Parts: sequence; structure tokens; C-alpha cells
Amino acid sequence: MPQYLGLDSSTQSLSALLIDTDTGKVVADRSVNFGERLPQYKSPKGFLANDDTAIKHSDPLMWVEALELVLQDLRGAGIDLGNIRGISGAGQQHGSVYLSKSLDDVGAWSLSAPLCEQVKPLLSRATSPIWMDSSTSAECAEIARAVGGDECVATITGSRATLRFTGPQIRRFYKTCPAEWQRTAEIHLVSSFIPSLLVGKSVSIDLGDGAGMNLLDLAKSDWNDALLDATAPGLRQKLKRPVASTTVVGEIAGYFVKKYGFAPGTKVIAFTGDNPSSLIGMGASKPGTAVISLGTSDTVFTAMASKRTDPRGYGSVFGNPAGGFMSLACFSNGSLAREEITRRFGLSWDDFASSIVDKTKPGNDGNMLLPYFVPEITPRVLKASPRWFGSEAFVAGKDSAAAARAVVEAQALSMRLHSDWIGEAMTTVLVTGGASKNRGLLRVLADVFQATIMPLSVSNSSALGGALRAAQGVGGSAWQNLYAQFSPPDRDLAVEPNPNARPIYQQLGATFEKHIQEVLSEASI
Ligand code: XUL
Repeated sequence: MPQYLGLDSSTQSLSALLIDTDTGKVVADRSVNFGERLPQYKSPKGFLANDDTAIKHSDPLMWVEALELVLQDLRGAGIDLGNIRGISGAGQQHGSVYLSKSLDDVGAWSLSAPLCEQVKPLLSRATSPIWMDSSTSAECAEIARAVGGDECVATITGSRATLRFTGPQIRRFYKTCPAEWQRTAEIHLVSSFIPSLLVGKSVSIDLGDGAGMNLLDLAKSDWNDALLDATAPGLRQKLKRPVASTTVVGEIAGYFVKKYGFAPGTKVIAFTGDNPSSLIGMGASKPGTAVISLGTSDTVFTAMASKRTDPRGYGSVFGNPAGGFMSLACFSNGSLAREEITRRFGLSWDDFASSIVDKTKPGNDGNMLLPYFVPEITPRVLKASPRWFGSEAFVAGKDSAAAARAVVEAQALSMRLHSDWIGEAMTTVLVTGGASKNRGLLRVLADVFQATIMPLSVSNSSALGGALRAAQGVGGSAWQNLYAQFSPPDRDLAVEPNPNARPIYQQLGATFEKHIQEVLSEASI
């Protein structure tokens, strides 16, 4: 019974997906929602409230507790963790954890206290900035200036200096909290922190997620000295050298063997970012297959045949865990914007879908929404500022069906517009994430992209990518074959585009872009 565990520490939950490579079955699929299961962290959506809406931090101890809870849940469901041969996984990208001591120097975890109590005194910064944070405009400008401008940062790292990226976040910490900075010995991404807990030693950041820091020289697969210096003094000493995503980074710590029944010697493979991990879980690691992930953030990504950067400056290049690079466009108004509409209008997800499919039509009778309910990453809109255009009833918030279509049409148009730089044909697009089974969303995506939209049978492709990479890292089985076994696209749910919608969305795309330009030209945004 060779089993492999994929973990996904994302914005709102920590999930575990267990696969058995002999039977070809998903043995377990469990998730710990932070808001529901760990209310003491006061993070209903996975992050802490802050008067400054640009600041989005989470308590890293919440992630530690969730890790133990999900393992307890697996045991509670009768799973023998002793059958697991390898573990890998993913973390929400860009989020960072700050420790006053390297985990190489703390000794073995003790069984006499839960892990969060042992990690707490090691934190040099109580909270972790996450990908939704947009408080680093000044730091991005400083870093770019120090190395010769935004184009230089993009040439080295694949992305311009970007608000949510870890380098600018580290610089802000160094500037605003000098005493805590002095106490910091080691910095982790979420994707290196979780495996470090599992191994009980400091685990390196992988090249996939490391590319989301504005610190990695993509050509050299190492941190770039000019960017390290521009970010904060002595930064290289606080980061281990990055490793390939396929690296076996250690064996499970005795704590987990004794407490949860893992087999001694269970291998841990480097974790990566949730999007790079999804690329593997979607079977899309070769160029030619585009993926849309519908989660807290919506993302569009593909493996890249050759490295290119986004001339608009919003998109990013990350490492492809299977080798080479991937492109990504990220939208912060994903599920939070969709949920805002269902909440305001009291719609169930079924109502939401039928509002789109049965009650409205492509173009939405001219009703359009700029769905910026939280600050937006792509395009960069720094203040929450939703805008409604169209009929009186729509603008007055009295047309729930039009509102449901409007939020999804705007999201799809924005994804199409802001992924044009990727340069890959999008005739078939695979979709994943919590919302990827909603027929309303699938219909609009098919019509806007004029592509066949194909959902995956497993909705957590990021955790699946972790399990597949673990199987490949330990067992040597090629993950592509495993992918075909575990998660082929769900062809029954595939949605074909309606060709009549093409001209409608061409025109609508132009109107949408015009509205965006208006918003961007307003000094206050
Ligand atoms: C990608 C990004 C988000 C997070 C969400 O650059 O910021 O998609 O990875 O977990």
C-alpha cells in the first residue's frame, strides 16, 4: 500500500490529500478551515483584521495548529499514516515566517507540548504578511531604484517589484521593526515553514515558490546579491540556498512518528507554491495547457515554452516544479468578490449559477461591474472601490441576477485581458478550485475565452500536485502517469463556447478596458 500525502496550506484552510499508487485511489481528502475550526485566531477568512486595509497578516501559529488538526482528522477517519512513504505539498505564495533561531539549532520537538507552543517562542515576528498585503509601495520603489529600475528587477526575477512579494515585505519589516529584524535569524515562506515543522529542521525554499520573492535570479537559480542588498542588510544569512522542487529535504521528525504513527524514515520532498503545485496537479507542466484556478485568489497560469515578462507589469514568472518556468496572472477579487455578491443578494451557489445561465445573457444587457471589493492586484487598484455601470435597478443594487453575471463577466474579461502577454493559445482551459464546479462560472469562462473549459475531478489540484510530487520524489513513478490515473479532467462537466458570444465579448472587453483605464487614472486609487 504505497501512499503519498499532499498538503496544501492555503489562505483559508489547510488540506490533506492522500493517494495510493497501487490502487490508483484517493484514500483521503480532508480540510481544516481556519475560520471554522480555529476561531481563537480571529481570522474568519484566514487573515487578521487591521484598520489599515492594505495590511493583511496571518498568525503562523494558526497554520501550525491546523497541521496537527488535519493529521488528527486523518487518524480519526481510520487512516494509518504508517503507510505513507512520502509527503510534499504547497503553501499560499509570498507569505513569510520570521524565526529568532534557525530550526537547525532548536533540537527535536518535544512530545510534552503541542507544536504551536514550541514554535511560539521561536517567532521573531508575531504575524506573517500574506499575499493579500499591499502595504509596500514605498519598498517596491526603493528596491527597483536600487537595482536600476523595474525592468531590471523583472529581467532578473521574472516580475517587477511587486507589493505582495516577499522581498518588499521583508524590507518593510526591516524598516518598521528594527528590533525584531535584529532578532530574526531565519526567514521562511509558508511553503518552506510547513515542511520544516515536519522534518524538525530548516528546509530550503524551492525554486518554484522562491521566484515569488523578488530575490531569486531565475537564470542562476540562486538569490541575487544586488536584490538581497537592496532589500535588507544581512539577508543572505537568513535564507538557505534555494533547491529544486524535486529535492528530498529530510525525513519526518520523531514527534510525528510517535504522535501520529508515521513510519520512521518517511521522506519529505520540498514543498512549493500553491500555483506551481497546481500546475503539476492539473497535468499542465508542459506548455500548451492553460489553467484557471478559482480560489480566494483567481489565477491564470501556463507552463512557458520560453521565458517572457508582462509588459503591463502585473504578471509573474515562477519556477515550474517539473523544470523551466510558468507564467501567472493573479486577481485578488476572486471568491471574496463572488461571496460578496451572494451575501448582498442572499443567493445560494445554485441561485448564483442559475442567475447566470437561466436568467441573464452574454453582455448582461449592458450592466457591468468593476468588482474591486478588496484592493486588486491585477490591475493594481490600491483601494477597494467596486463600480456599477448600467440600468438604474442594477446600479441601485436591485437586480440580483444581473449582479451575479456581472461579477463573473468582469472577472473573466479581466483574466482574458491580463493574460494576453503569456502568448500561449488558450483553446482548452483546465479549471480548478472551490468554484470550478459552478456551471454559471464555467459558462461565462467558455464564452469569454471562446475555449473549451474543463474542470478537474479533484478540486484541490494543489494538494494533488503535492501528493504526485511526493510519489515521484520517493517512488520514482513519473507524475504525468499518476496524474492521468488520479485526476483526469471531468469531460462530462466540460463546457463548450457559444460562438455567438464572441463578438459580444470582444466589444465588452473594450468597454471593460476603458472603465479600468478611468479607475487607474484617478489619483486617489
Ligand atoms: C500568486 C498569489 C496567490 C496566492 C494564493 O502570486 O499571490 O495566488 O498564491 O494562495
